[in-house]
Amino acid sequence: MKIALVGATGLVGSEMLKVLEARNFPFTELIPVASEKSIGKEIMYKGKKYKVVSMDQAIAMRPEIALFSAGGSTSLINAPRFAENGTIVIDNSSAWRMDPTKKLVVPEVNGSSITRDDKIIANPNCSTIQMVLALKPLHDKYKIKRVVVSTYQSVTGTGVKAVDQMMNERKGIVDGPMAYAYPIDLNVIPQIDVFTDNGYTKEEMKMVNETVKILGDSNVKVTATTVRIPVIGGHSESVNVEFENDFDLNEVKRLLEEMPGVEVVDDIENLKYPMPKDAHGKDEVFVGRLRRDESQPNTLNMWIVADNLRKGAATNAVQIAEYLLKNNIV
Ligand code: 11C
Repeated sequence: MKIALVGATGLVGSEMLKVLEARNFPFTELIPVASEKSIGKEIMYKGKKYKVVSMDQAIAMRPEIALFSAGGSTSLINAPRFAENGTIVIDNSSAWRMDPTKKLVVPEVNGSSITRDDKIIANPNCSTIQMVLALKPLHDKYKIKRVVVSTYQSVTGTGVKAVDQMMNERKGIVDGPMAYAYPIDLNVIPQIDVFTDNGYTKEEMKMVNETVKILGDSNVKVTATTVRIPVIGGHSESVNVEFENDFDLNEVKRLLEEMPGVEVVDDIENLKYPMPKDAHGKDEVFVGRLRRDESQPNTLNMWIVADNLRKGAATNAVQIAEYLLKNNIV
């Protein structure tokens, strides 16, 4: 069992190595792939050194699985090249997510949709993953009509350059490289990714379209405002959900507690609620501040936090790989 890690030196790639190690993923050979300038460099895994190779070398080695976290354009070109050579690609970019011939998978939600015919499987956007995990058991029980979500997203979603920008600003360095159009420290930027023709950003439209695809229900309406805040550790989301049927708040809590991958942290008397500081480095999606929206019937407010590099990216991708193994698809 050989596994290639494309984009091995990036933030998500590094997190994938940690997750593969923590979950003791059973492979015999690790093939790290990165851009031209990193070829020949070494990365460490379980105390052993692995040399970064080129895309062509990795394809020729015919790994069973390739985990991609190298950006959309790299994926568009190279995922099919791996797939044609017999490798199943799990892709963390947005390149294939809305392709109707490709599955968009959060294993706890729709893992069972994967078949042997799926050669490129898409990993959803981080802010979508954490939201659908909490929505799924509630949709099954009460049927969602509409979701209104506002996000508070970590700079790690942008990458190393953004973390550096924030840390430089924090140290008073004002002429360092900028990942954003504006300072991020001591600021909030109501723009994630570029704007689309309808006035929403791509990140907002990902939350709309990917949620509908993963839940497999085009009757679910979603509207999103996505915002970057000066935080590392995870994305937070304020989510307002209107259901067709009324709910009992205790039952909502129980359904969320029973959902694999979700942890409820909701004890306001002791000031317990999810925060990115606590989610950092964890694989779970944390849900709290559960309360009825008193302004209209059948409507719930909740607060969802997860480490965007973990369940929002690396963990979800590795869980897809685990699903392939467990079900003898690979
Ligand atoms: C962010 N959600 O926080 C983005 C990063 O489509 O996988 C991930 C982009 C994606 O900036």
